[in-house]
Amino acid sequence: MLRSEDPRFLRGEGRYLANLPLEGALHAVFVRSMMGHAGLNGVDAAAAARMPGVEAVWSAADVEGLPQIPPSGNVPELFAMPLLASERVRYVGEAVAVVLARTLEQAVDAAELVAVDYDPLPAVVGFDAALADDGELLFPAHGSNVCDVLDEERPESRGDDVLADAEVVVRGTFVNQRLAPVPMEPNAFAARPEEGGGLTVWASTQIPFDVRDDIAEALGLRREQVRAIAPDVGGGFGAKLVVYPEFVVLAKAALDLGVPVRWAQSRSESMTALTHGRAQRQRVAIGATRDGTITGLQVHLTQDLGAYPIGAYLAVTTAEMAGGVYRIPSIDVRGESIVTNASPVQAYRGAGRPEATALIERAIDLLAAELDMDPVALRRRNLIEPDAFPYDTGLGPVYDSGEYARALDTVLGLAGYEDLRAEQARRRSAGGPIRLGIGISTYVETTAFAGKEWGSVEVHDDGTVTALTGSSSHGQGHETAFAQLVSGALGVGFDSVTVVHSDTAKVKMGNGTYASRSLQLGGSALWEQSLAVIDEATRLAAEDLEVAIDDVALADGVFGVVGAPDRHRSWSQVAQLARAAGGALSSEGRFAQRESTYPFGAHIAVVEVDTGTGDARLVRHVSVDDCGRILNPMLVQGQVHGGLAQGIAQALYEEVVYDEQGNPLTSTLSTYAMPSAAELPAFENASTQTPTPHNPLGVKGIGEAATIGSTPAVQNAVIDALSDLGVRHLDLPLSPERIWRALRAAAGTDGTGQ
Ligand code: SMO
Repeated sequence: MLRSEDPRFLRGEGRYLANLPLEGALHAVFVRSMMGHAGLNGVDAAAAARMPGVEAVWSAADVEGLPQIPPSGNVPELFAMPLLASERVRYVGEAVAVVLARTLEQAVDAAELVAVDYDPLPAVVGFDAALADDGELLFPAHGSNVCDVLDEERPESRGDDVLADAEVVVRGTFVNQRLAPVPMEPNAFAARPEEGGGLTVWASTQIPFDVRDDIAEALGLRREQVRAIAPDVGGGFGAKLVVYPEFVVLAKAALDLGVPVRWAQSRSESMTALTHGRAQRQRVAIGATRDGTITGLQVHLTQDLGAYPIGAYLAVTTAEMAGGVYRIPSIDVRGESIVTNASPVQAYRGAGRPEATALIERAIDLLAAELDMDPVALRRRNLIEPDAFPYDTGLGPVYDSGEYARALDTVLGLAGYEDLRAEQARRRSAGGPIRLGIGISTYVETTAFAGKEWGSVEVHDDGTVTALTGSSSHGQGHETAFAQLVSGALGVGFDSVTVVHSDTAKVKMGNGTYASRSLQLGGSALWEQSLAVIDEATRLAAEDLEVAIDDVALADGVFGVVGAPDRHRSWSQVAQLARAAGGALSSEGRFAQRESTYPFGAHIAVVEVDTGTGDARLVRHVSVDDCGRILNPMLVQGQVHGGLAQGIAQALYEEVVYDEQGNPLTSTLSTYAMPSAAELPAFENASTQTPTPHNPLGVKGIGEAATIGSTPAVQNAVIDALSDLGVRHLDLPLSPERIWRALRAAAGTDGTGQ
């Protein structure tokens, strides 16, 4: 089934927020901090306010009394993120003021004249600076830049002696670098005051219901007074899971000024004002017996949350998934989350699970090198067996179902692993400059978590169907997937089902889209409601046909009397019967999944590394990803391709870099090295299908899986290419400079040519 969304996207007919016609709207431009860390003495808006077309200039005083964005988890309230900075700025890009003018150009010009009086402070950049004993503090009242700890009460911490049974212990420190999500559509928002004191708001968001609820609460409105709409959303990747300060400020401005306002972020603005991802340091020790049986894993995580800790769950998720696909008797994960003078860190495609997979998969390869074992053989020896499910990790997660060795065998076969190793050996003995590297990653991830989603199915008098879902597309293909699911259940044509989402006036409730949850939760809800509608329709048809319910069956989209093929009722007729009886033929409800599902897979990356220049080129990437039962193979493959692109980008190209003053050095796409299709090979993908017992469809998530599986495969491949030259570990991204320096260091020269 092809994606029904694509014709409009491919023809430039997408309805993104910046395309929204909004009569008389003022254009907003935010004035943002140009200092990484500074006291804020004052904001002088007088000159800006006198500029042509300017209707208002707001700073912190204008939003005083509105609630701030709260920190997450157990982080103390004093870490809250202000709507507009007052007293102190904590990262470059933090909103300080907003200019509202009749045209965008007028707003841009006026914003340049807003004078912000800063008192520069030393910036806290990076893990060591944040943890230094006498270092600068972002929140002096807290007395430390540590805002949260993985404490010893948590199940993922089980004592110090996890390495006691090991004959071999291997240690490493890995940095999972800070990334920018870079959705094709940057952040955007609009608000229009409505008669009676309410608001309609449009947001480029993954969570329209949270946008509605948070804005209503902040402005003292009832939920019904705020209608939130997410139109076509051009990617989110986790960065659009925040009800941003800008949304609340602009909703308030529309309400107070009594006119619509609109805002669309520029690309370079979005590189610092959208949340970032990853930014984790991992100290890892893995222990094993000499035959390669893993006995214990010890991890200390430091999660950099940037200036405002709204992502404190990230370290917890990494801790819970640290054991990967392996049977590890003893695991101890500790750590802390810290604040630094950088953009806040939050979910980014995988949100804690890529970091977990990276740490365990790198540790496995270090162990294999130490034991002089093939990394495939070491993995195979320690994989959790198929008969061990449900598998209690002891860290919280209970893996639902898995066939890890089957995924590994499948990918080895597709890649031609033995031939690749032979080719690698040939090149090594030939001694040429282009080395071959083969990297393996076997992964498990967690999707949906315990969660709920709402759905409704209604059959109209003409036999067409409307499916409402609380799930919210930001590019995944919900309109296709859910129409396919409902049309298949009801036996009606794909084209007769209309899917409605992301409008709080049309959809009763919803949770939105994150954690690869849409099909398993939103789809299961629509599946259950479809079955409920079939039950009701069968009852109505039986009554009308004057036969027992058990004598009526739905086949080929028609309710027929069993054994009497000429006696039947169509969906249209049954819908009219329901209407005549005083109601609609519809059903609605929420599906609740008690536990996470755990997709898994195995990836093999093949790289060529030029030892003369340090350039690493991915020549093949082979993946086997298992997301349970597959509804639409093309949608799955699309998610895998996008996921691979982002995971490979982390391995080879992307990194957000700050200088010592907290200035971002990578806030444009000429300095942040996001790859295009031209840098990537054609992907080789296959699937295995291991259903989950946790939902009626047997489906797991696929949106994040390939990102999670791919990064360590590519990292391991590059290191594998250089292992015989004395390179044991390299951090990400594997830039030519980093590789070249490592080769120089391994050869006993320091990289400066000395
Ligand atoms: S970045 Mo994901 O929604 O766990």
